[in-house]
Amino acid sequence: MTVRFVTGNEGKVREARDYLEGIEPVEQIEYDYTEIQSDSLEEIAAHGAREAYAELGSDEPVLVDDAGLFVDALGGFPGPYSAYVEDTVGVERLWRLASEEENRRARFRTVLAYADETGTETFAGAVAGTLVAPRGEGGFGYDPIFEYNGQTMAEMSTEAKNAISHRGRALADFAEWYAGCDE
Ligand code: ITT
Ligand code: NA
Repeated sequence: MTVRFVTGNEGKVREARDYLEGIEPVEQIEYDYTEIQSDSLEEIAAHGAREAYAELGSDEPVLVDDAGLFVDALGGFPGPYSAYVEDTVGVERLWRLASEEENRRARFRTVLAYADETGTETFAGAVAGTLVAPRGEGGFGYDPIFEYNGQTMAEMSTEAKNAISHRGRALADFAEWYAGCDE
């Protein structure tokens, strides 16, 4: 069955397709589900997936991905507001803000929410890294300023990023659970 990935973000779709290749086809659907105001990515994603599944019609399952960058020295900012901060302040200026701190540790978190006729399941993934001046042309969003093991995520191939990223980890849990549903 095709999984309908409800997102406007093509980078997320590229990563999900790369990971789920040979497991399940992924179709991108642009539908503006309600992003509830919450500190919990789980709640935001699960609510979005339930709403999208109910509103879009058809039996095909939906997937929603709610992600954020959490900077340790900034008390977890921008966290659930990462998309808004990227659009307003921008990645370069967030880096400048973080560069004034001695502690440059940050983590990416994502929650994938899957909904079908039987209900909703969430899968979380996180990765810790270090913020650096922007480098690299790949990836998307905050990838150029997020370094893991000497490389920014924008310097990695999709496959290499998936092997270590928050989204790759959530996709791994999802794929394992999904395979178990067939047995
Ligand atoms: P949706 O349509 O799926 O909501 P979005 O880009 O608005 O797409 P989010 O609401 O989850 O996604 O916002 C997450 C923010 O974090 C946004 O600014 C993304 O660019 C960024 N982000 C998410 N995953 C990322 C990743 O793997 N690498 C770099 N930045 C990422
Ligand atoms: Na969004």
